[in-house]
Amino acid sequence: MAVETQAIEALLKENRSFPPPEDFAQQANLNDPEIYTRAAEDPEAFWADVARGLDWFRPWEQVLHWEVPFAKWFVGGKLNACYNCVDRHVRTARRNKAAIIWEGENGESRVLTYWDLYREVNRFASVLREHFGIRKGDRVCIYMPMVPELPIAMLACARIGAVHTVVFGGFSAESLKERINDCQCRLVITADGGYRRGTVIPLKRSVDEALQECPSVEGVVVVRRLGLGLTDATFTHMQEVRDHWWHRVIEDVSPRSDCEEMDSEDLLFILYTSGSTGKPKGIVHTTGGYLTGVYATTKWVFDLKEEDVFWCTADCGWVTGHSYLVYGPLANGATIVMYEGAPDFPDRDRFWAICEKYGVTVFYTAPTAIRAFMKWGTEHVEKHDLSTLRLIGSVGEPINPEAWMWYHQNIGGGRCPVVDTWWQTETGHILISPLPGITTTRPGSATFPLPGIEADVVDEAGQSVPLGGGGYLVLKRPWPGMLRGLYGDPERYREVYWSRYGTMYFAGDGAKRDEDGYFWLLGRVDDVMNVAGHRISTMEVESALVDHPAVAEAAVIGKHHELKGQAIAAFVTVKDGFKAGTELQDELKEHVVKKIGAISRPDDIIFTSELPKTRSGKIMRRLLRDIAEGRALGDTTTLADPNVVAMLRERYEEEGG
Ligand code: 7RM
Repeated sequence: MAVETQAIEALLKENRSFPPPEDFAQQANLNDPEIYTRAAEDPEAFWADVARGLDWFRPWEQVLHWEVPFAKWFVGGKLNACYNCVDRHVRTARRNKAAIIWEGENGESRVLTYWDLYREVNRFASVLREHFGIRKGDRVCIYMPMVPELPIAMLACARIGAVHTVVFGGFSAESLKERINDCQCRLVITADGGYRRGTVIPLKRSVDEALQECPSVEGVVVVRRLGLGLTDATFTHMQEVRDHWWHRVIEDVSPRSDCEEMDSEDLLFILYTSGSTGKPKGIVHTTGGYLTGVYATTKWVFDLKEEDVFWCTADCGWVTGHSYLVYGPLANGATIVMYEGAPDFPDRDRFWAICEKYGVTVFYTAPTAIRAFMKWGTEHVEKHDLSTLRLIGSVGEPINPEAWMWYHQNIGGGRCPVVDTWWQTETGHILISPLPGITTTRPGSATFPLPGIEADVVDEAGQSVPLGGGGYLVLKRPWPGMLRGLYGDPERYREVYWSRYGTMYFAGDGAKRDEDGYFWLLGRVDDVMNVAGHRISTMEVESALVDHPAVAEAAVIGKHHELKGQAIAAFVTVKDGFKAGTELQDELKEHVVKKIGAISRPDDIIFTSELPKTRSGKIMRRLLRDIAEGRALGDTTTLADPNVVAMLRERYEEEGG
């Protein structure tokens, strides 16, 4: 490991850049750099051309209607996302092609051809319509493990025009409840449980707990994943009238269910993500623009071809799962791999065993995973034949050059282009990324905005920063897959993304450009942490902490972490009569898990008698970050009581870090 790292550092010092391999470029879907200028000259005509790759029931009358900050794409056009992902393929030779290759954590495998998918989606769409009376525009919550019924449920919703909101199975009952109530779901689709590292996650129990306070929910569909070997811990209680087993309800409905004709701007889904306040935001995506964006970027960035086997390791509960596990690849008629479990179960070679088993050709994962593989060592990789891989990608957080090089050499065998893709839940699809047949990559840089995308780096005043400098990342022109708003809150939408620069979209990320115009993403500039590629709001964790009876005040920061990118550190003041100690530390960590979910468990809880505040009463997070990361303190002149910091630092060294 030490030797490997040294070799990588030596390579990095050479300032290496990686042009597309010649044979790769020759066969790439895109290999003419002219595409950038063509797109920039007439972006609307460019996107209209792209959208023609989808099947429309009725063509649009106007490509873009833009009234800052509200965009409408392909105005007047009619289509259906499920039709584009499923129906149109069963009319071709793809009918018998594998759509989903699924692998369970215990080693089971299921393959669904496009025809299988068509049948299953039709039946489940009938369940939604006939059994539950779900109609176009109704919201449906999906809270499931990574089993094929999850994309089937998403596509069935899309088929009938219901708006799905997928909630990651790692979220707590409380988080689930909050999301269901925010968008008033009529139905919840779940499973008795899921497997993770060999243990059972009892999802249905969380649903039962959540539904005690969700008056809008009329029914629950439950996939039987755990089977019948039930113990007390896994027993699934089915509430009469409300709850129904998936395998039962699909039996007595019609085998066919027509696609609803959707307007281009009809809602496709809502996906909740963390912002800088305590309350998650419901990001709204519509049909025509979103599907155009994911369809095109899947084809370009992953160079997807008919014979590819594409594995995106994200969970469907995140936007990456929506766009690059479900809608993007399936709209292209591709074969996808879907894996249920953990990368280290039963062993640390599980991902590479899967790549070998199914002959994966294109692989897409997160830097946090790559850093874990790096730490585990190459012996797990070397056990397997990865020669089918031809392209590898990264998403979710900035990838450090060391991890990029390791990925390139050890997973990509030095021959596969690496695509570092920048985008957000809000952007719907990839916006900044190499085009593997065109772009010369640099380790750690997401390179350039895709054709048709205009990004810039600006200062506080919104002035473009010259090449070589850093600032805030903005988007200067609407793009097809952009969010259409925050569910039920147009004011907050304006405020969060548009209040700073008026006509430019504020992404919340810092970025710099080098002398050649390459974009280097620097992480969030707001109160959002990125823990193992997951977006977590500091305020949300703070709210969870102060909800505990022992806590008076809490300040949360993301501190640098070698594997996770950031880890959560919480500074807490305790109410009189409670004892600050390891017992309370553990209790508070558990409390956060219960309130939000395991992804938000703080690494450190540091007790203090006071928090460092400015004279106007604002908590100085920068100082806390310095303390948690053991750095020399920056400017403390605005601090109300400098003694607090000295005391905190001592505390931290004793208990925290
Ligand atoms: C796709 C996704 C979005 C935030 C975003 C960034 C960070 C994502 C990259 C990245 C540097 C990347 N959606 N981010 N990709 N930072 N390089 N390639 O992750 O909504 O969950 O998060 O993630 O900070 O704003 S997300």
